[in-house]
Amino acid sequence: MSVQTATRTDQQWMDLALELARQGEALASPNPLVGAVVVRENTEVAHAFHTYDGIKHAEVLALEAAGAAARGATLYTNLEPCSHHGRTGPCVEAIIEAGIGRVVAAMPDSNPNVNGRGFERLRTASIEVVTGIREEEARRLNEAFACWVLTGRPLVTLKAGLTLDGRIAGVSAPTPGHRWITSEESRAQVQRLRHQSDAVLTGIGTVLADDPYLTDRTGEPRRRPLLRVVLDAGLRLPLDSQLVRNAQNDVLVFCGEDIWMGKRLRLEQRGVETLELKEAAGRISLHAVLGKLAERQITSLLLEAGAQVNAYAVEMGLVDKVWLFYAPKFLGAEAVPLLAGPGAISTTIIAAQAGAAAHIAAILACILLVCALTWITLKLAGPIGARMASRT
Ligand code: AOF
Ligand code: ZN
Repeated sequence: MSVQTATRTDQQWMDLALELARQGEALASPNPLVGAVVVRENTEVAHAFHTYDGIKHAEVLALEAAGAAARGATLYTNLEPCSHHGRTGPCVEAIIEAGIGRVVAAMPDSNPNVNGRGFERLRTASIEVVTGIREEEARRLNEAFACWVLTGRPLVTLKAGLTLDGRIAGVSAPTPGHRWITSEESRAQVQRLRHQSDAVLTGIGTVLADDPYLTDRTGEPRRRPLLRVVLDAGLRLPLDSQLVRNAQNDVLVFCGEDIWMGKRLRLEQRGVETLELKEAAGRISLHAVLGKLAERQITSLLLEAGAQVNAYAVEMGLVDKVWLFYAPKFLGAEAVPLLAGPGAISTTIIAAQAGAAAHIAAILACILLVCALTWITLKLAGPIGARMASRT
């Protein structure tokens, strides 16, 4: 990907670094996505991106590829070069040694072991440091890493396919061939979301109703299989469910204490891991689940659950992002809503909990977005046969 164009701005070079970083998708976690470009006289000399199994950081790989041409060059990277000793030595020392004259970085590293120290070290070595270029894009790219490293839990994204009357499933079980609410395009986008996630989580109600696979079917490489997680206090997971039949040490079930050992053993024999957690009011603590997942270096979690688990996660303030896929259909008031059960809360309460104008603005923005998407979908999609999914 050698770039020989006449003049590129810092922003354009940073776009290239971001594009490179994205190539590490599903390959860099639990490390951040990082791309680096070495540029001399506005011409690319070398580039690289980080993958966890490749161990070396993006800057070091790019500097190695640049060799002597790095002297006096500018290094573009979407993340502050590290200053600490982890699995590798500090990138800042490699940058200084290579004779880089200028470093352009989009954002500081959220890792408390680095956070600002990398920039400081470079400036001490008289290297010009420019930050904040394409910062918003860079922060969005590594939001899961930042959440994980700063809060000790994965970034949680709630995903749901809805009808225009806000229903995620019909009253009765779906008829064959009418399983889906949303379009093929929306489902392809969900596959992308799964590919970008370290784990996907659902409740036993959804498993019993839909018998989902919850796999990443993009066909793109990933260094660890997508971890499929089920909340199942009573360990009701059927041995003939798709999750169990296709388990390859990538299914983790959180159950309550005092579960019959025989069932646990049978699941374990089929490559399904079971982990008991204390229950409160018949529910497994989502906080505890997220903590356990974070310990396993799960930085991002896609919540693909039913109304009860959705409501519980929202009520606990554990949902960071929401993807709602609206289909031009209606299911009626009797059908299953997005949030329901003991944990169901109204939008008003969410706004009150947030207690900040920014959150209210975000909700209003969501409503506007939904209206816009609905309008676009209705305009583009035309009549589409209703396909229903049944979830509890
Ligand atoms: C960079 N460039 O390409 C990456 C960075 O154990 P290690 O040595 O791999 O260090 C991991 C930490 O380094 C990670 O938590 C983050 O702070 C930073 N990642 N830094 O300069 C890179 N991947
Ligand atoms: Zn580094």
